[in-house]
Amino acid sequence: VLLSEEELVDLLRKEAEEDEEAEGELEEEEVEADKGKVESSEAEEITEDPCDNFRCKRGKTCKLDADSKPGCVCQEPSQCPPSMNEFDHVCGTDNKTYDTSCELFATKCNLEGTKRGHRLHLDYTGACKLIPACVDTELIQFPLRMRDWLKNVLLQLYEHDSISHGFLTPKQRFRVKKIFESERRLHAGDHSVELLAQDFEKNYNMYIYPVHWQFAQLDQHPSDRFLSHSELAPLRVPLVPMEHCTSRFFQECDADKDKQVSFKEWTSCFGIKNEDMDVNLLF
Ligand SMILES: [Ca+2]
Ligand SMILES: [Ca+2]
Repeated sequence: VLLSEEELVDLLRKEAEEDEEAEGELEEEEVEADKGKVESSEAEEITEDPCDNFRCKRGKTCKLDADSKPGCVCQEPSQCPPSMNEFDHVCGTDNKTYDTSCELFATKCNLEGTKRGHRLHLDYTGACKLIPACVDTELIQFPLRMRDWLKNVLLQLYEHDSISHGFLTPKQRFRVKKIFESERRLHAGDHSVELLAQDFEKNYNMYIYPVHWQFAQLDQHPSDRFLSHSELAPLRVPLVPMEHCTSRFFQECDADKDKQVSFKEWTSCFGIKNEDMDVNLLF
């Protein structure tokens, strides 16, 4: 099960353009949103529910305490809105299909403090299915292909940014411009692994920034130069059901097995030499 180059780049680009709410298993976020502006005089009679503008992280729901103050409590999985169609199903890391991601996160919340709860994450979208084992030869090809996608995603963002600004920061634009304008660059397409490997050797410098960029995109909750399981989720979740080496790749990327992919582990997974790791490229 492999995606075409074009499909993958599209998927990764959408991921980059979206707000990081993809999994929402992020840090505790209980913010009171702007109180909706009240219209006209009759609105005064409507008692506003303090929960209406109160956001809870996924798996939790707003509840008023004894003093009528809103707070977040675990949601009952059975209270989740039912799935609309099969695309709402998700597969958990416990290899169980959940009707919706709401149900998975509510289950996780109710298991808080237990080992099972700690281990439960959203593995991928769709019902659980048999994912073929990723064999060593395929595993070796994965970073080659992924590096190429990352570069192409950035080039696409660059082109979009040239039409309407806002896709890249000026600093990012400047870095991608150099790749974009290079006559030597390999143009997007379904290339053989041999060609990808060759290009990596020949145009190694063009791959340094894309690898840094993707790390920085993911390392935001918090930005501590480590990627947790949930920080990797926006990339992993849509990729796993289509690219069967995804899970093994990220597992093995975590060389010291501390459940986090450090900046150093990430760059070396993608073949970037230690001396080319540059924290300045993360901003
Ligand atoms: Ca982090
Ligand atoms: Ca690690």
